[in-house]
Amino acid sequence: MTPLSNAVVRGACPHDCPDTCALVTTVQDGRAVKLQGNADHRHTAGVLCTKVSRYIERNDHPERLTQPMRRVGPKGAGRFEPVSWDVALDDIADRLARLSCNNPDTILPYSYAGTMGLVQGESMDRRFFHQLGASFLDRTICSTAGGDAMVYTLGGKVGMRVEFFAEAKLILIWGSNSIASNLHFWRHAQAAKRAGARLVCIDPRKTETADKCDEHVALLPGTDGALALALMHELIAHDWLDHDYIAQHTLGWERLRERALQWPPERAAAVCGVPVQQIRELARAYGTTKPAAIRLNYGMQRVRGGGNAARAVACLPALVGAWRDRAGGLLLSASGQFPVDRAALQRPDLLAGRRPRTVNMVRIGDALLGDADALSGGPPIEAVVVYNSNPVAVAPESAKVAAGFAREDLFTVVLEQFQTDTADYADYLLPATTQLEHWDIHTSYGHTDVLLNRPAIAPRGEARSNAWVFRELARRMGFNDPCFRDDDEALCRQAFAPGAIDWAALETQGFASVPLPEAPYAKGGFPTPSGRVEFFSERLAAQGLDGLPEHLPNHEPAGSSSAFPLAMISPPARNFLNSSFVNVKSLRAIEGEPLLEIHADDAAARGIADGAMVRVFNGRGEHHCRAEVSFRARPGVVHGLGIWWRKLGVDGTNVNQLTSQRLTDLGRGPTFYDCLVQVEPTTAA
Ligand SMILES: Nc1nc2c(c(=O)[nH]1)N[C@H]1C(S)=C(S)[C@@H](COP(=O)(O)OP(=O)(O)OC[C@H]3O[C@@H](n4cnc5c(=O)[nH]c(N)nc54)[C@H](O)[C@@H]3O)O[C@H]1N2
Ligand SMILES: Nc1nc2c(c(=O)[nH]1)N[C@H]1C(S)=C(S)[C@@H](COP(=O)(O)OP(=O)(O)OC[C@H]3O[C@@H](n4cnc5c(=O)[nH]c(N)nc54)[C@H](O)[C@@H]3O)O[C@H]1N2
Ligand code: SF4
Ligand SMILES: [Mo]
Repeated sequence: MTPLSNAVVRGACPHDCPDTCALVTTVQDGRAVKLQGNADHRHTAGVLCTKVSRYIERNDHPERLTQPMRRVGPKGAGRFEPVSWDVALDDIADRLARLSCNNPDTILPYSYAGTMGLVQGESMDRRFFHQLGASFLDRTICSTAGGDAMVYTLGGKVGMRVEFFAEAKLILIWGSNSIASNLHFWRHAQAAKRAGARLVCIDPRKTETADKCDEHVALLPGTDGALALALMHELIAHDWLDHDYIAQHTLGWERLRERALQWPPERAAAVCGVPVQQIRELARAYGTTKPAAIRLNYGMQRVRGGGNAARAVACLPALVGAWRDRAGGLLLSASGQFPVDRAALQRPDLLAGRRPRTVNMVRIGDALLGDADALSGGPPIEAVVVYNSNPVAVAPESAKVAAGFAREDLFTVVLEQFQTDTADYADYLLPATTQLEHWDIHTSYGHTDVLLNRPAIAPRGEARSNAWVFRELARRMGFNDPCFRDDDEALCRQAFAPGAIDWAALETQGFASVPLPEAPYAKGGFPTPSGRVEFFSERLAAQGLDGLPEHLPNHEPAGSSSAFPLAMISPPARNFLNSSFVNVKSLRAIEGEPLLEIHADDAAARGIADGAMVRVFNGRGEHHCRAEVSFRARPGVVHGLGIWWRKLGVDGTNVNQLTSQRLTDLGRGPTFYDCLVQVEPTTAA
C-alpha cells in the first residue's frame, strides 16, 4: 500500500526504549509535517520524549543515506561511490554464495535493536541467515544478564504491570535513570509520589531521577547484590516477612535465609560504600510499607555480578509478599508476556538440522581479530552483515572492534540510515528506510501492548526496508521457500498466531493490549519449572553454578588498582538513544560534547578544573573529553555519558575505547560499567 499524500498515520516508536510509544504522523503533500504521541494510547498519553519529537528532523536530515554505495577508499575511510541496487545486491549475493559454499560459518550477521520492530529486526533477515546457515549471533549486548536472572528466579521476563506503579506506596528505582530512559514509567512514579508514595533511587550517579526522589542510595557500581542481600538480612532480623507467601510460593527459602544472614548491613555498607544507617532504613521502609514496588533496570547488570545481583533483587518481593497486590512486586522487562510467534517469523526450520557456531556480539572485537575462544573454535569471520546496530561505537573495547572492521580481507555490508562509525568500514553501504517509511509491528519491554506501524510517507531516495533487502538477496541466491516472498505487511500479520492478538484493534487504533491479570502472581503461579519464585535454582546448580544469589565483586572492583583508581560508568545521555540521534544537530546541541563527570575531590587531587580537557585512560586505551566537576558524581566514580559517535568526539574515540570485553556471570552479557580508569588534565584547550 502506498502512503497517502495527505493523511494522519498511526505508528510506533521503533527505538530501544521500554516505553514503545504510539505515534501519530501528519502527512501533507507526501511529507511528514508533524509527529506526536498518540493521546488515545494510555501509556504514551500524547507525550513523546525530546529525542523522538525530533524524529522528522532525523528523517529529513541532509545526511540521510539515499542510494546504495560501494567503497572506493581504504577500509574505514568512509569514501564511497554510488551504485545501483542491482549491482550492489548481485555482488553481495555472489560473495555470500561463494563463502557459504566453502563454509557458511564464515558469515556473521550483526544486528541489535536500532529498530525494535519484529519485521525489520527479526523476520526476513533471520530467515535468510537460517537458510544460509550463517553463524549465530548471541544478541547479548544489553540485557541478557538481568534477563537470565529473571528467567531463573521468576521464570521469565515477567512482572508488574507498569500502570500499577501509580498505586504503590514505596517505589525503589533501581539502576535506572527513568526520566532519561523510561519517561512514561516516571509519569506513574510521579502520580504515586503525589499520592504520598516514597521514591528511592539506587544508583551510583545522582541522576536527574535521583534529584526528584525522596532518597538516593549512591552505591559503588557493581555492589547491588550486596545491598539486596543486606536488605534480606534485615527483613529476616526484624521478621518483616510474609511467611505464608514464602511457604506457598517460593523454593529454597532455608538456604537463602542462611546466605542472607551472612550479609549484615555493616558488611554491605563497606562493600557498597554507603552509610550503614541508610541500608537499615531502606530495609525498614521496604519491610513495612505496602504495597512496595521495584522498577529494576538494566543499568545495574552491566558488571561481572550483574546476573546474581538481579537475582538477589528479584527475590525481595516474594519475601515481603509484595506480589499479592497489583501495585507490588517488580518489573525489569515485560517482554516475556507477548505471545510472539517467533518460529513463524524467523523460520529456524530452514536450518534443516545444521547447527552453526555462535559468536557473542559483545566480543565482536576479539572475534574479528581471530581470537579462537570468541570464534567458538570455528573458522575466521570473512563476511559481516551489519544492520540495526553501530558496533564500532557501541561495542566494548573499540580499538579492537575498529581494528577488526579495518581488516582488508573482511567483506562488510552495512544497512543504515546514516553514515555511522560502522558504516565508514563498509564495502557496501545500503540505504535503509526509517519508521515513517516502512511497515512494522512492535511489542514492548515496558508495557504490555502491541503496536502496529504503518508507513506514513514514501522512502527517501532509494532507501529500502531491511526486509526488502533480505528478500532480494534471497531471490538472487535462489532460496525458493515461499516464505522468502512474504512482503512486509504480510510479515506483520505473521508475528502473532491467528487470534492471539486483536488485529482489528491494531488496524483501527494502532495498538492492542495483551490480556493479562492485574496481579499476576498474587497466588503464585510463576512460570518457573516449580511454579514458585526460585530463590535456589536447580537449573543453575545443574550447570555447576551457585544455586543461590551471591554478591560477586566486579572484574575491576573500585579501589583495587592504584594505577587506575576510578570506577567509570557510561550510562545513556538523555538526548541520545545509544548512538542514535548523536548526528541530529538540535539534540547534539543540548548534549554539547563528550563529558566526564567527576567529583570535586577527585578533580582537585588531579589538578582538574571544571571544563578542563582530560585524558581518561586504562590498559585498553585512552579517550579525550571535557571534565565537568559535578555534584552528580560520588567520590571514586566518574561518568562518561554515552554513546557518542567516535568521529563526532574530540579525538575520534568514545568511552568504549576504555570498556572491556569481559562478560557477566549469567547471560554472557557486557560489563560496560565494570571498568577502572585514571584521569589526568591535558593541555589542549
Ligand atoms: N534517553 C535514553 N533512553 C534510553 C537509552 C538511551 O541511550 N538514552 N537506552 C535505552 C536502552 S538500550 C536501554 S537497555 C534502556 C535501559 O537503559 P539503562 O541502561 O537501564 O539506562 P538508565 O535508565 O539510564 O539506567 C542506567 C542507570 O544505571 C546506573 N548504574 C550504573 N551502574 C550501576 C550499578 O552498578 N548499580 C546501579 N544500581 N546503578 C548503576 C547509571 O548511573 C544510570 O543512571 O533504556 C533505553 N532508553
Ligand atoms: N559504554 C557503553 N556502551 C553501551 C551501552 C552503555 O550504556 N555504555 N549500552 C549498550 C546497550 S544497552 C545497547 S542496547 C547497545 C545499543 O547498540 P545498538 O543497537 O547498536 O544501538 P544504536 O547505537 O542506537 O545503533 C542502532 C543503529 O541502527 C540504525 N537503524 C535504526 N533503524 C534502522 C532500520 O530500520 N534499518 C537499519 N538498517 N538500520 C536502522 C540506526 O541508524 C543506528 O545507527 O549499546 C551498548 N553499548
Ligand atoms: S524513545 Fe521511548 S520515550 Fe521516546 S518516543 Fe520512543 S518509546 Fe517514547
Ligand atoms: Mo540496551
